[in-house]
Amino acid sequence: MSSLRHSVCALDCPDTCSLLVSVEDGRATRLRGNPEHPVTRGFLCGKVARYLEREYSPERLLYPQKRVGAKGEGRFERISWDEAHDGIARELTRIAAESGPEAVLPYSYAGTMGLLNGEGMDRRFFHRLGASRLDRTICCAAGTAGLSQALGFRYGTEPEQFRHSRLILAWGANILGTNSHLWPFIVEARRNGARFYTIDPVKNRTGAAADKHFFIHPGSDAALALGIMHVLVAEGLCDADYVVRHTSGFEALRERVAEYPPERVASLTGIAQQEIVTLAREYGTQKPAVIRLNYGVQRSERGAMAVRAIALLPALTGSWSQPGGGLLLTTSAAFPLNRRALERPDLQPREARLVNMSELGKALTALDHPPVQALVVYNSNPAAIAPNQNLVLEGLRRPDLFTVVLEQFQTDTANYADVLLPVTTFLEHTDLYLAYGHYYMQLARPALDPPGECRSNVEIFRALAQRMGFDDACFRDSEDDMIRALLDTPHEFLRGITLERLEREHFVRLALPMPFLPFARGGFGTPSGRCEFGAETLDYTPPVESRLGSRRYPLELISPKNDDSMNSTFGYRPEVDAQTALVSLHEVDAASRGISSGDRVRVYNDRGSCLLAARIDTSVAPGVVCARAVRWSKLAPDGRNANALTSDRLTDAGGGPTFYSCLVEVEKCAD
Ligand SMILES: Nc1nc2c(c(=O)[nH]1)N[C@H]1C(S)=C(S)[C@@H](COP(=O)(O)OP(=O)(O)OC[C@H]3O[C@@H](n4cnc5c(=O)[nH]c(N)nc54)[C@H](O)[C@@H]3O)O[C@H]1N2
Ligand SMILES: Nc1nc2c(c(=O)[nH]1)N[C@H]1C(S)=C(S)[C@@H](COP(=O)(O)OP(=O)(O)OC[C@H]3O[C@@H](n4cnc5c(=O)[nH]c(N)nc54)[C@H](O)[C@@H]3O)O[C@H]1N2
Ligand code: SF4
Ligand SMILES: [Mo]
Repeated sequence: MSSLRHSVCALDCPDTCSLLVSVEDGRATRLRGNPEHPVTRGFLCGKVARYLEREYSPERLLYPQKRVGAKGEGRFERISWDEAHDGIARELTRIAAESGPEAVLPYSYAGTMGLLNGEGMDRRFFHRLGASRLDRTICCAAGTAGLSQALGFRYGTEPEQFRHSRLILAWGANILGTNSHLWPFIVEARRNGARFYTIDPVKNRTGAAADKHFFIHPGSDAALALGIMHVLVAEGLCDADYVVRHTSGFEALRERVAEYPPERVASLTGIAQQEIVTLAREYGTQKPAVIRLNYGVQRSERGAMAVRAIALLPALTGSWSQPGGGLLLTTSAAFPLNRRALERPDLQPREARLVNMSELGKALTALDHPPVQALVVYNSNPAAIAPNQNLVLEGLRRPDLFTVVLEQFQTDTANYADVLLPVTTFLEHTDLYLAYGHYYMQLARPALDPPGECRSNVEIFRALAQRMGFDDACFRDSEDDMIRALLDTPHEFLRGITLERLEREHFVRLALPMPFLPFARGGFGTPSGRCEFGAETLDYTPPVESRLGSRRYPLELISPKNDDSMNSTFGYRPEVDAQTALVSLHEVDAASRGISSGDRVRVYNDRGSCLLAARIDTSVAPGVVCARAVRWSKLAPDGRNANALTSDRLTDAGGGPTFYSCLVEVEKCAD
């Protein structure tokens, strides 16, 4: 028996691809991109084209287990689901009774982007328990803050419109690596004469494919945006009509940007003065011009300001009003689903404290009243991905911390579990998906049966609720009940989108005009409805941890996404381990340290160190080193990855992490 089933890629990627799964006798034989989906367009990225290897990997976790070795050692013994559930319920009940329910901390991120398994039954469970709430800042919190300040709404140019652009700026955006389904639209635009530039401290694959690459000092993007504004204003390249009708605060902005002449911006950003002027002129005259801003710029200390300043640019040139103009950081807020009905914050006995996930190390080692006594991890691998890794591991090693991990694979974090539960993949459970890189909502039904005794997050938290004696009706909801609850909203963007329609069509475009030009006639989500320049709070200061800040260590480390993986998700693959075991250096920095390509080097700062292999290449400018994230620490010779170096200092707004504001030194290891 062979059949073709629909699914959706659940990985944390803007593209949220529509998938076709060929199944023969219950076993998947092929995975491909749905040719009908207007953004997927029939292809998948390399890592997911091979997802069936993961699905059927002998390393999949298949049974509930309990720890028998020391924490971190990774030795476990099989137990039954009953034993697992009873043990977890008993411990959580005891801890809640002894220390208060806030001593329980959930820790999750976007291992799956599915709403039911990502923020559904789990949220209901922890709300009802009264557990600490997790502030899910690890990825985009600073960008969210900056974009909201600039636009009010967090959505932008639709990917399909990029084909109409004349100038495309990939600003901290590794499109070929992390957003590959935008690329065909850029190819189309370039075929029609568009120019494509990249602005990034790292010249990655996308930079290599650009017409021009601008090496920018890490964390200096707000200065560049202010410098571009300076030129636009000084040379009369603003769209006066758009500015008058749809913005506020232009006069104050004019004064503010006068403080950022190209000469000064050149010294802040490392981009030559004339290059800044030319870039600004092109941006002001090539119409339409569009900016693909991605989250790279906001993983620095002034990340929110950077995003805000960049996101103001299209309002100055009026490019929002043209198809193929504007800016895209995310589309996620265009899906105004009924989250309250899904997550049920009203179940909380009282509003519980909020714990910032970017400060997990501190939360596990220093938080009090009450200290964290139980940690429940799902959809995430904090032992590898969280900053200030040594502090995180110190916390995870605490003998008195009860840790539950729901996982598909035995990750770094799984090694610290007291109870380790095997979960389904997105091919094996029902879920509903929004996207952050396009405007289609999608439904996935299980295409495959779960192997072994794997269960979905929804099933696990539903069963745990029962064990805990939570008798609220919502804990008996089916997946379909939860989807209907989410779709139950009067918002016009969701008009006509029902479970039945999603079932039939698999992907459904939001009820938006075609083309969707979100701010063509203003309509910003700000108090005034205008794009508010807010010049009084718009400025640039270099990160403390940067070449213009403290100089305790001489090199700026960027640990950006690896093209062939998804954060730490594919870290068990040997080729991914090899890719994430490298650190790129400029030849000048290598020479002064006596380092050659292939040398084993120790990268270090006050927070820790990690061992990597040096690669001398042209992807970085002097002063910057780059190590792709996120390696499985346990596969490294010293049990550490680049997050042993990154800081848990938070961004200027939003409480985000500052992975890319990180000073280090590199030395050659003695053989
Ligand atoms: N292949 C692959 N795809 C992924 C992921 C993955 O791990 N691998 N991860 C997914 C996730 S979780 C996310 S959030 C998205 C993120 O997608 P992106 O935001 O595109 O990814 P990053 O690698 O974090 O950052 C993009 C670029 O920003 C650059 N950058 C770093 N600091 C600065 C700076 O100060 N200024 C400027 N201008 N650029 C800077 C980096 O060098 C990098 O090339 O990708 C998703 N897609
Ligand atoms: N140095 C450095 N560190 C970084 C970054 C960086 O660029 N540099 N990027 C940061 C960013 S942007 C992000 S978003 C985070 C991402 O960090 P995480 O959120 O930890 O993401 P992943 O590493 O992909 O791990 C997700 C885990 O979820 C599991 N999983 C998948 N589906 C399910 C499911 O249905 N149920 C359960 N229970 N588990 C499931 C997968 O097996 C995988 O191990 O990393 C951050 N860390
Ligand atoms: S990771 Fe992104 S590009 Fe790759 S299949 Fe999934 S959604 Fe598509
Ligand atoms: Mo992310």
